[in-house]
Amino acid sequence: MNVQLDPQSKTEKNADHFRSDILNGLKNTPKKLSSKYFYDKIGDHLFQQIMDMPSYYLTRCELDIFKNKTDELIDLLIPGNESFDLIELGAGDAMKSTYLLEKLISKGVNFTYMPIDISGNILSILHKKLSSQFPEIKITCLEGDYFEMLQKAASLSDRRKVVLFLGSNIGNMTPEEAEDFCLHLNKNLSQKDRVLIGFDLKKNPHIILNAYNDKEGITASFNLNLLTRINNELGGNFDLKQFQHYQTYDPVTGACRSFLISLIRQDVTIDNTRISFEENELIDMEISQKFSSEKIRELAKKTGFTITGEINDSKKWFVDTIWQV
Ligand code: AVI
Repeated sequence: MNVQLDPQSKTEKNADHFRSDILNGLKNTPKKLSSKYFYDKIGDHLFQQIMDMPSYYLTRCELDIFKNKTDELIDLLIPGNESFDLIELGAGDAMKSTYLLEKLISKGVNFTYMPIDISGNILSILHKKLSSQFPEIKITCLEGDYFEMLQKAASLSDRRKVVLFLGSNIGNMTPEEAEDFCLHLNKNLSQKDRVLIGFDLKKNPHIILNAYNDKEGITASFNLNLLTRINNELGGNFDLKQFQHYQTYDPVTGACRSFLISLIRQDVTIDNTRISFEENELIDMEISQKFSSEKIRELAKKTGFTITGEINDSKKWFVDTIWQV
């Protein structure tokens, strides 16, 4: 009998990456954890609470664009009647893009919606929701890494691509990472394709700091939850009471950063690995970069893109920009 061994499952591979990224990050000076790991079930829920906070303006600003300037978006993204694939990187619950989908469907435009997300759970919820809301929608969910899935999308069809990267998710990359990301995106696209990238703009520094430094402590819990995740999934023993959230915003560079401070000198073990913290030692947790129009244009130019359109919310706090190779 021919017995086939199962290849390592996606879940196991993800768990391996999680473990090695966390352990490597904690060996760094300064110690560093990646905010991409904030989003387990509890993290998803806390982010939902963040988006509901009056001080966290980002989601409402971009929603304003998608709700009230949908026709402008369509004119910039979809000139002509050619069919296309609408690919959304990190689609999540697709709250904003649903307004675009609704308008496209009502106009009888021929497209397939392809949400990409690392969470299979979120994608199956989204598939269910959209299929019942828009029974006529063509939808192909792609679970995994952005660029692997972009290539998969290209292998499934050779239609024009319209790629959405919303929510200032690009701000969670360092400037160097954002540049690499855009270069990579450029290599995966052709001239007929379009990309929409959402950027949070520089503004009164108090408004920005308040969005990430809420008195209710939701953003603090969002950060601390990664320590809980390490305890639960990697056998860690972080004592959450001994770490404190600290938020900074530098209006010159536009870097809004979050840290956890070790309140005492302490040793933490993760499985069999011991990690020592000095009193007041920091863990670098997340960057939420804010942009000027010049920096956005510079990023596009450096990575081989031309910006062919931009739409602001009514307060001009956020901008959705359209990029072309
Ligand atoms: C998902 N991302 C764009 C959010 C941001 O604003 O950087 C994540 C976040 N972190 C703290 N609050 C929200």
